[in-house]
Amino acid sequence: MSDIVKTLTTFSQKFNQDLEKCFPAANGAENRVIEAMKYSVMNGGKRLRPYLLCECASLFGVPYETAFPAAASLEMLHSYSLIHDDLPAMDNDDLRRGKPTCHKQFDEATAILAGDGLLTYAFEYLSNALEIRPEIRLALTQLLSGAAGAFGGMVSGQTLDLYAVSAGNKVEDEKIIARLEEMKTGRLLRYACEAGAVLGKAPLEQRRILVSYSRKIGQAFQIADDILDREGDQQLVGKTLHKDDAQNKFTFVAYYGIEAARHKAKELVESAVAEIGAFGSQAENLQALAHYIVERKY
Ligand code: GRG
Repeated sequence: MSDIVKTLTTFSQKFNQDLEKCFPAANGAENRVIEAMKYSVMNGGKRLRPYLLCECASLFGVPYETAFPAAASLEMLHSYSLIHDDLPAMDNDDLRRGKPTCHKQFDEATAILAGDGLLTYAFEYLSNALEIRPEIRLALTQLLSGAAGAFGGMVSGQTLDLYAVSAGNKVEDEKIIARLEEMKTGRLLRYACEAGAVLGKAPLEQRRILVSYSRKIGQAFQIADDILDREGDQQLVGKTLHKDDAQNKFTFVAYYGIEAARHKAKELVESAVAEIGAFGSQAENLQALAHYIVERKY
């Protein structure tokens, strides 16, 4: 196991224990939706976004305990997006993180409600986090809602993913793919890094470096995801593969082929690693994470 995988595993173990405690027990029939929320959040994600957030915050001396509510709310929101993405009306998938998707385990209505519950609880949890100063909580809420929403955020990206059509020429199509991926995948990864800077009241230049790093690893992450869809081991990836081609998805891999995509991902990682090097030895984990993002098997 590489050092970064060990670090990520240790982080996830602690993070998972803390995350589980965020969900109070409920009584009565409404407990069903809370069970579905917990089922989807606690079912073995890599926890990349919370790790990135806590690691970026630690560059500015912010302890894990202070960063945790921001990291937890981000993972809740990410899990909502996966539940809704898997629904029959969207990607229609039976498998997520190696287990039945939420609507398969429960039912479609419960899965829609579980997604809604996680999205709203993410903001409830963050806004109540007394570990974070009120003005920083507000700044994080503004950033997270923008990253997740319909005005250039994840919801816009998902809409493009479902409805974008080819412009009929390479240059325009490349722009569509870049916008789609930046919004659908990139904005939450960018939020993870930027939230670290906001928590740490980072100077503008350092925040700019983190945003630029996040955009590069975000693109590389998406390319790696598309390559896994083509070439991955379904057992390891934990979701149904070969769907991008079957659904004629607008992806960099579909457009340029796997070798060009691999080359582009490598270039992006090298550039991200060099850029984050501005933080010196403190950035070693973030550099290793950039490599892990494209080398991962799931
Ligand atoms: C429904 C509004 C809405 C948005 C859905 C998340 C998403 C947008 C689509 C999922 C489709 C997809 C494969 C996107 C690629 C990037 C991505 C979000 C992969 C899953 O993230 P990981 O690999 O997952 O970090 P884990 O399970 O490890 O948390």
